Amino acid sequence: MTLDDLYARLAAANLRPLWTITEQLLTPSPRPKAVPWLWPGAAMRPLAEEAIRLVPVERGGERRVLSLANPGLGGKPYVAGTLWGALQALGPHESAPAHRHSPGAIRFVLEGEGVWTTVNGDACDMGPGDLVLTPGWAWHDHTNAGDAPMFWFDGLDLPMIEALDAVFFEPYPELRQPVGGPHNASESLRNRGPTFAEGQVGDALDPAPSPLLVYRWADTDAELTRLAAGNDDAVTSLEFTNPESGASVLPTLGCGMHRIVPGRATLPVRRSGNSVYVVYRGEGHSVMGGRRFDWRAGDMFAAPSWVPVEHHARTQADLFSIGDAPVHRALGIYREQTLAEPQAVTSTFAIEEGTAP
Ligand code: GTQ
Ligand code: FE2
Repeated sequence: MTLDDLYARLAAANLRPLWTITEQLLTPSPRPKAVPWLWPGAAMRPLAEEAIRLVPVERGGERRVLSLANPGLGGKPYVAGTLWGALQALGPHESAPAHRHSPGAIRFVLEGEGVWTTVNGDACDMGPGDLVLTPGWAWHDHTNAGDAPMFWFDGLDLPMIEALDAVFFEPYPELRQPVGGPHNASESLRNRGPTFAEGQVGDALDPAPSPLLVYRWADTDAELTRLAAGNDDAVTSLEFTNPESGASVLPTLGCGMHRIVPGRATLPVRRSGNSVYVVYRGEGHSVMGGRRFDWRAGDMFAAPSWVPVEHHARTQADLFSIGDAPVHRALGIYREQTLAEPQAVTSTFAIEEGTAP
């Protein structure tokens, strides 16, 4: 048998010789297929409004959601390899039907009022800047009882759960689940323990999601103000925590908020694991992998694993973030590195790239 014969016979036997693919498998550091990318709010918002006009929210389609599709992922509707990110729109007096799924979700509200998400019978009122959890396998439906549309960011661990071949989905037998009692019952759990950690959650891990389902913007804002008063740093970061365990809000997803001082910039940091940022307030830019991405309120951007990320604020800026760090910590594979110097900017992301049809 010649070497060529061996390769042909291996292929025919569904065997692959590792020595020919080692370097593409065991890379010195992560090589995510997803690329750093930005979705301008100014591009998404009119399309979401048209979708409200043209597309009803019904059983089957379930949600009026525009998913952020990272151009590095070959058409998959995922913002990064492990994360789903999307803009959800709910028109006045609409409801999105009740269902549950094994992937867990978080909502970060951008705009609107008079909306609640019911999670296992607890109606959670939603206002701008609020974070609402719908943990895996919790029944959930969304209701807009107001006269204005509402827009929020959805973050899910769907690609992770899909990679684990563990996606389960079930529609609720009725369009809406009954609301058990007064709204926001889970908020009584807020005093069980701290609801924020400065920076990021340390070692705490919890296979259960936070029983507190809503984190109010007023509390987040007050905590950022308190923490920022105690340092001279360019950025003050917090992570939302499960008040019972001190862990990230979901076993698979961590959520944070970052307040950047006007005119200041963070040093580049790279982390194992993917992140998505939602600009809640302010204007500035981030440099990711040497590329500059200008942003303003309503924009969303993807920071794939191990790409250096630094943030520059023009005005005071509040960035919401979601990432898969809890999974990395649980598996003992989390890494983080702060670089000593700002990145050299070699290109600038053109807004048209985010708006081209
Ligand atoms: O609101 O229940 O963005 O089930 C993707 C899947 C939102 C939701 C998404 C979902 C939802
Ligand atoms: Fe859902």
